Amino acid sequence: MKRLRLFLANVGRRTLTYPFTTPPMGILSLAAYLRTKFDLDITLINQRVEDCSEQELARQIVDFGADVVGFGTMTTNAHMLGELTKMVRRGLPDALIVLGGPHVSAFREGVMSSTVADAAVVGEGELALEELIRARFGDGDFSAIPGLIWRSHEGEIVTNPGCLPPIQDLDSLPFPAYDLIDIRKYWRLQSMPPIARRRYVSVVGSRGCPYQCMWCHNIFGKRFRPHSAERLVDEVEHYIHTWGVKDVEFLDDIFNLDRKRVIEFCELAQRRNLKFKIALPNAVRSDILDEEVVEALVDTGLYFSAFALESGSSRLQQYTGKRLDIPRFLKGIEMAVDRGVFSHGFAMLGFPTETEADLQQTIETACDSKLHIASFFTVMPFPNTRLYDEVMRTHPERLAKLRYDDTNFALIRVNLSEVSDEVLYAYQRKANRAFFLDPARILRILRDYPQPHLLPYYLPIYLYRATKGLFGGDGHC
Ligand code: B12
Ligand code: SF4
Repeated sequence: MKRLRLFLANVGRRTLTYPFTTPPMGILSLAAYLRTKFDLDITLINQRVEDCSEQELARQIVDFGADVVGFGTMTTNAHMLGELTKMVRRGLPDALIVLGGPHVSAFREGVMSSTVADAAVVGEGELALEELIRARFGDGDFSAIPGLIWRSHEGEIVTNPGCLPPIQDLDSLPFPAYDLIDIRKYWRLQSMPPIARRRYVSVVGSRGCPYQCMWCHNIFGKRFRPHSAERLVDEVEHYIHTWGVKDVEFLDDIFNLDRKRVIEFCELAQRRNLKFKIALPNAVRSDILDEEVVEALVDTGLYFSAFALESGSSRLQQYTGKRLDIPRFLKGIEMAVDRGVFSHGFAMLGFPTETEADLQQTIETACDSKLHIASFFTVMPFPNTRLYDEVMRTHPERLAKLRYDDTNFALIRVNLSEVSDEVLYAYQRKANRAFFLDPARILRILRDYPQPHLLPYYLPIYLYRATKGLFGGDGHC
């Protein structure tokens, strides 16, 4: 096969209300894998970082003369794909244009109609994109690639039966292609934790999660597939030596499912005398934490962790399938906070069937916790989740007006619960006030925040949340 020109882009702009930016792990992984299989010239762009327009992105793709163009995106940014694919098609009529990422996993065939893409990949992308490139530059037959969504010559959208098997041994994947981006640009931007200017990389240490939360994506399946502890330490060591990285942010869905692996990872990193900090902005299930795991992580460098409560109502824990053990959740946080880990809680308000009593329990649980900060979101349903199907069954009218464009969870206004909009948003304001206007919590923040010199920047943000509603608010959090 001839040398191919591959252009991969993570589509989506940074916005004022949502500046967060992380390395695009999906396309970094695809690039790393594909270059072990084909002779490739690769350009990889994260639109969030470049903050360029779709016109500019399309121009770069056309100027590059791509043979294959892959767009990865979340649903919140998917509205950009229509124009973008059309502009690329005009400049490169013969290029293979492929869509992937969380949006495709949520909307499936629906992603094709508003774009002129040739194909879309649901779920894990490495094997599917490899097969697709082989087919396109081989016999041209897409019909044998399991699970692929594609456009036939007649313009018909076809979904092949079956699905490709998940990658069994994640360690067989190469390290993500960090050499294709300038990681230093990310150090100047706001990542997931409210801690700025870190020399960090993101690492995805596992794929898949066996829990059954009704709102959750299922991009990587329900089987937990971890990288080995040794591979993770090798990867971290590589980043430390190559880019002088001092901080590693794990983006797994559930980093601590296998406690033995976590402890092995920590022991190995310490034995190799690697000096780095650990942030877990997404990755922890706190009701399965124990003293030994917390101790090992803190000794290795853990200083920031997110803890997802979602709901303080035991009834909703069962209903939603999250099934968090709330007393153990509180204990897990206490273990971390007592060892100085700056802790960020996540809660979701407004589940289907949720009542004022449930909302109140969430507020009380968050307030009872030793969390330093918390975000109280309202529930947002994405297609191809049990949550979405449930609302479609019971209250389809609530989904009719739902728009995802550039939404962030802090600004959405969709109410799936049993209470009125006024009551729901009043509880959201109340949650922020009750949580943040607690002298003990304020003292804990002042004591433990890892970058005290930045408190003047972050404190007003939290204070604003806390006072919202006191002086009249617009219902947004
Ligand atoms: C890091 C992260 C972010 C980062 C940005 C990530 C990015 N790509 O730029 C930040 C912090 C900015 C972010 C923001 C949000 N996020 Co987010 N985020 C994540 C998280 C935790 C990890 C993503 C990741 O790196 N995964 C690991 C990589 C390896 O997987 P991947 O990107 O999915 O890539 C694989 C496949 O999807 C596929 N693939 C990916 N790209 C492509 C491209 C092609 C061409 C092909 C063929 C395949 C392909 O192959 C890859 C490798 O197998 C995921 C949860 C998760 N486990 O994925 C949520 C997740 C992606 N986020 C989600 C959501 C909802 C949001 C927010 C709306 C939430 C909010 N707080 O308001 C905002 C969006 C705001 C906005 N307006 O832009 C949802 C997306 C649902 C959806 N249908 O889009 C997810 C899935 C979590 C969930 N709740 O279900 N997020
Ligand atoms: S624990 Fe997290 S990753 Fe697992 S199903 Fe629930 S929300 Fe999804």
